[in-house]
Amino acid sequence: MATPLENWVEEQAMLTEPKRIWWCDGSEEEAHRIIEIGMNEEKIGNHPIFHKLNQTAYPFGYLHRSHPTDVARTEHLTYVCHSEGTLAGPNNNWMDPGEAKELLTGLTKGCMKGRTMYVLPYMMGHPDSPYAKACVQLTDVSYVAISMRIMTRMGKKVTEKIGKREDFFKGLHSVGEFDPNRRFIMHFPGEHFVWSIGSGYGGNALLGKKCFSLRIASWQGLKEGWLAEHMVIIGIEDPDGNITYLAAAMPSACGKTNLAMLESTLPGYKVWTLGDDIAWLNVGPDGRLWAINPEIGLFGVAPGTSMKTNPNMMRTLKAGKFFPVLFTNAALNLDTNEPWWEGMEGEVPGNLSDWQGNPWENSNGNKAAHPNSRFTVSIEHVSTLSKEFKNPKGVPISAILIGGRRSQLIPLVVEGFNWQHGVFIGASNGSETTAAALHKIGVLRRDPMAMLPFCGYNMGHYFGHWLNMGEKLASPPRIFSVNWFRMDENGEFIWPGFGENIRALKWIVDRVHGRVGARETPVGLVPHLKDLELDGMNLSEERLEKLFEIHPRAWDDEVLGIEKFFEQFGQTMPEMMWGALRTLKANL
Ligand code: GTP
Ligand code: SPV
Ligand code: MN
Repeated sequence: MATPLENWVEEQAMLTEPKRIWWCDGSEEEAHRIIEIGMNEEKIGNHPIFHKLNQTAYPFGYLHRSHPTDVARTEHLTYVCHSEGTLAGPNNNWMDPGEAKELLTGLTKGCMKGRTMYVLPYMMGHPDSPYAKACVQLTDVSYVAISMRIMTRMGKKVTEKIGKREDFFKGLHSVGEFDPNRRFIMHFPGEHFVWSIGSGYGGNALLGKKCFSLRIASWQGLKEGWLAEHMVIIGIEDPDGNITYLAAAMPSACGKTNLAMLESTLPGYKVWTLGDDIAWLNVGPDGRLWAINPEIGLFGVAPGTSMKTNPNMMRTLKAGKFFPVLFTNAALNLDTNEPWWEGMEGEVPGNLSDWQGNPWENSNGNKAAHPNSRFTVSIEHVSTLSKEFKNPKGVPISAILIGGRRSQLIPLVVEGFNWQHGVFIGASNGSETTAAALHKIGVLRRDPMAMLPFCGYNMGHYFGHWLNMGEKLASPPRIFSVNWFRMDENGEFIWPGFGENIRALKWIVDRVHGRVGARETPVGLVPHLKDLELDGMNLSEERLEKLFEIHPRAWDDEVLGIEKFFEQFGQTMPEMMWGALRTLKANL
């Protein structure tokens, strides 16, 4: 008798009408075969799905060029279809589930004609972890099949694990015609189901990532008492060999991957990588907050990545072995057949094709690589991978960092007075927008806990859930705000960032272990400048002070912005958040 999984796949095939169904086993050999198909049979416009790169410089490396209108997440086409709109909240687009299904059925009918339907069974989380979830995604493009193999624990074992169960997470994906007018990313939290059509890009198409591990999982976390967060997980080893684990939330393209791969400029300190984008946080039996990374790959922003900013990543990209390394919408050096992007060290190559495959002319600020061009690479290839990565229990978190891009106002590092105040800092987080989603770039928007586009339910309830989590923790982590992006009057970053961020992290670790004091300000606790380890850094006293400047009058606008943002949530906004805002106002 057919299993529920087989029945479900069969039903989707009746709807989408693929020419064949391919059950993926997740093997390396299979990845090679699928890549061959992507090079020889599947196309987007005139381009094959994969272009084989110089295999000496980039073993197992391939370039992918997406459809030109399909280069980032599309938040305005992303919906969370709860039974009631109020459950989705002002932070989500909402459609009635019945209506959404009718619409998508129309768009999906026969959409895989002439194509292969890849069946991808995958696990989010270590299979032995009590927190792991079994999932299945269907897709009709080799790029997504290969990306999912790099990003998730994909393979036959998951099919066996699902067996006759019905409670696996379902994702139906088709690139359709890549038509932005026929593109939707629809979530059905009540049914553990995501239905995505019309895009092959990142978070729109790799359904295990933002769709499942954040939007659907955050809703599950609300009901079951845990958190699904847009966070890095790292361990910081101090000169005594003690490792302190941190989680850090930052909006898209605001530095998570770089933080996860940080190479310390402080002697004796070392950062261990556990995750660069998503953390599932549970209260452990010991009353501490434990984190696992449900993914096993990194989908990172290429521009700005260089031997100077992120040498660890540059090496990782050249270490492809069991898993392919994909470059999406990077430029191509036609002389060497290597990928290239803005911000890579060395001279700009003379013979480049741009991200769409056209000859590149270096004029009018024309970028060769797309600003949201990315690489997809296995975390197994990262030389700083923590030995705890494979521990199904995860790691205990001592501090949570919340950051964003703020060219003004927000100090380099600030500690919340307590868990509740930390939640307020997170809830009022803002950031200047980037190319990771299609919208105007560089505009300040509120992005609480970096989850605005990813929280699968009303954020008023989300803040309440965070406050409740604090109650359940015997020793809640300390919460800090960080900002690597403050600028001077010439528009230059004051703080050098990247490897030097270890100096802010060291202060955070010192706070966690009670080694240093702090200075109280209206916005939180900031370092005594003498406690910052700045040796070997070229930063004048004046610029250092600028990084921590708090102008009460400049904060007035911020307070107004937060107030306006909070108001949208009406009755669902916990009173404690309003209380914290009133206290901030009074203290300023
Ligand atoms: P998503 O994958 O979209 O979630 O992004 P992310 O948060 O992982 O951001 P990532 O680390 O990829 O960095 C995005 C951009 O910010 C890149 O161009 C980096 O070079 C740049 N960046 C990262 N860290 C720093 C920093 O400390 N200082 C400065 N100035 N730029 C940084
Ligand atoms: C982000 O935008 O936060 C990303 C890239 O990590 S995507 O997978 O497209 O969501
Ligand atoms: Mn992200």
